[in-house]
This record gives sequence, C-alpha cells and structure tokens, in this order.
Amino acid sequence: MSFENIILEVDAPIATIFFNRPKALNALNNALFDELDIALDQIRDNIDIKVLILTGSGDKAFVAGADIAELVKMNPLEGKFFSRKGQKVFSKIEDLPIPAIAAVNGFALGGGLEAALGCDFIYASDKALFGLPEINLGLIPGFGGTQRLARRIGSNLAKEIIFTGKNINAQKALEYGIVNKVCEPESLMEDVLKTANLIASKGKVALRSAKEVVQDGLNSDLETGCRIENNVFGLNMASEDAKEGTHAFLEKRKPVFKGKLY
Ligand code: CO8
Repeated sequence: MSFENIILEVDAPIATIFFNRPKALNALNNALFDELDIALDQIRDNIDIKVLILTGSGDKAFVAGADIAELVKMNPLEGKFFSRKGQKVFSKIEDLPIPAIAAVNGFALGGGLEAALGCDFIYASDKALFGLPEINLGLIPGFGGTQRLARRIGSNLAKEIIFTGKNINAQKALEYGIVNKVCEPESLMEDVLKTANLIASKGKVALRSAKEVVQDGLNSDLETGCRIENNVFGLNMASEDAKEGTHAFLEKRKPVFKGKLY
C-alpha cells in the first residue's frame, strides 16, 4: 500500500518511517494516524526488521503537533475519539517487539513530542525544539504526553513543561533526559543509523526479549518485573542464538546469530 502522509522505507533489518506533511510541519491528522497504524502492523509482522526509526520529512520539523486546523472542527466526542486514536497508535510503537528510535530533526511539539516518547529513545539534531504547548491553545496533551513525559523525566520537570507550555532546546532536553544524544543536523541520521545497525547486529531473540522485559517491567512493580525477566531469561536460554553466543565466547570467536524465533 502506498501512503500519502507518511513514507515507509524498509531496508531490512532497518525500517524508517518519515512523517510526511512538510507543508504543515508534519502535523498529525486522522489520515496520517490511519496510515501510521497500518505501517506499524507491517513492521511488526515483518520478522526481518530489527529496528524502527521514526523521523520527519524536510529539515524543519519532526512533527509540530496535532493538526490544529482539523482539531478546531471537532466536537468534544470527536476530540475524545481522536485523542484515543493517537494514544493507541503511539502505544503500538511502544509495544512493537523491536526497538524504535526517534530521530528528531526539528520541531517536536505537542503530538510530535508524544510520538517521540512512544519510541524507546530519542536522538535529536541541535536545532530540535521540544515542548507540550497545548496549554497555550487552552488544551492539554492528549496523545499520552501527560503520562509518558512524567514517567520518563519525573513529574516535576514534566509538570513544568506542561504547565508553562514553554519549548526547550535540544541541549536542555538532553539535560532533562528526554533525549539520549544531540547531533549536528547533518549527521543526525548517520548517528541514528550507526546505533540502529549496532542494535541490529545483535541476536534477534535476545533483542526482542530485552525489549519485552524492559517494557513489561515498566508497567509493573519491581518484583513482578523481576519475575517477568526471570521467565523470559529462561525462555531466551532455549534459543539457538543463546547457545551460539555463549559458545562463541568460550571458543574466542565472533558469534553468528541466526535469529531463529521458532
Ligand atoms: N497544525 C496544523 N498546521 C500547522 C501546525 C499544526 N500543529 N504547525 C504548523 N502548521 C502549519 C502552519 O499553519 C503553516 O501553514 P501555512 O503555511 O499554510 O500558513 C505551516 O505549518 C508553517 O508553519 P509556520 O508558518 O507557523 O512556521 P513557523 O516557523 O513560523 O513556526 C511553529 C513554527 C513554532 C512550530 C508554529 O508553526 C507553531 O507554533 N505550530 C503549532 C505548535 C503547536 O501548538 N503544537 C501543538 C498542537 S496541539 C497538539 O499537539 C495536541 C495533541 C493532543 C490532541 C488530542 C486530540 C484531541
């Protein structure tokens, strides 16, 4: 299927999704969410893909938020539906069995920051700008931002960002722990790809297990999380990759992971 509001590039083991409405700074509308939902299903079902990268088309924006022109026409129930739709799609990113990296190349405001927070971690261009400016529109974040930002950087910093509606630059976002790395704009994708390729060089079974355990553990208390880790650890040991990795170490050679899932 061809998309109009996003671009999906698959170059296994890496897939890249570009938000692609550059004239509206890649703002998120209903049609874009429908396409993103389908693209994420395709990525989840393709076992050759080991890492997803999310970025914005053009050099100005990752995503400048929900499409305000579309939002303004919605009645409260339509707004509730739209908010839930965005929440579900961003949860789908978070729930992918593979790591997802956001490459934030410009504005990541409102729904844009919420999209990036659905990813496992964020690299940003030093030109990137982050914020949840919904309060300036008389709104609140509605695509999971109130929950994910507080969980990622703590409620004190998240509340300041949400209550003031002020944007923060990439350096501040690094200091706050929103982003893992700040890059030169020209080298952002190169840096993200370097990390994506390093991740993709690891065994598929262990990679998926690690993603699942960290994610499920974050949604649980510590003891439950440790038990999840314990069970998945045992299961992971049954994989061919685990045998290969441990034997390769003892035989002083590089492992050759086949990534057999079943
Ligand atoms: N929605 C729709 N169009 C947008 C958006 C947006 N969020 N952001 C930018 N655009 C459009 C502009 O209207 C403009 O279009 P045109 O050329 O036709 O006039 C074009 O993109 C370029 O934008 P600007 O001329 O404004 O570019 P600047 O460089 O001057 O400014 C900014 C860039 C600072 C990013 C500015 O565009 C801006 O402030 N945008 C809005 C940012 C914002 O408030 N985002 C939050 C939106 S609300 C949200 O995300 C809620 C999520 C939860 C919703 C829950 C569902 C109900």
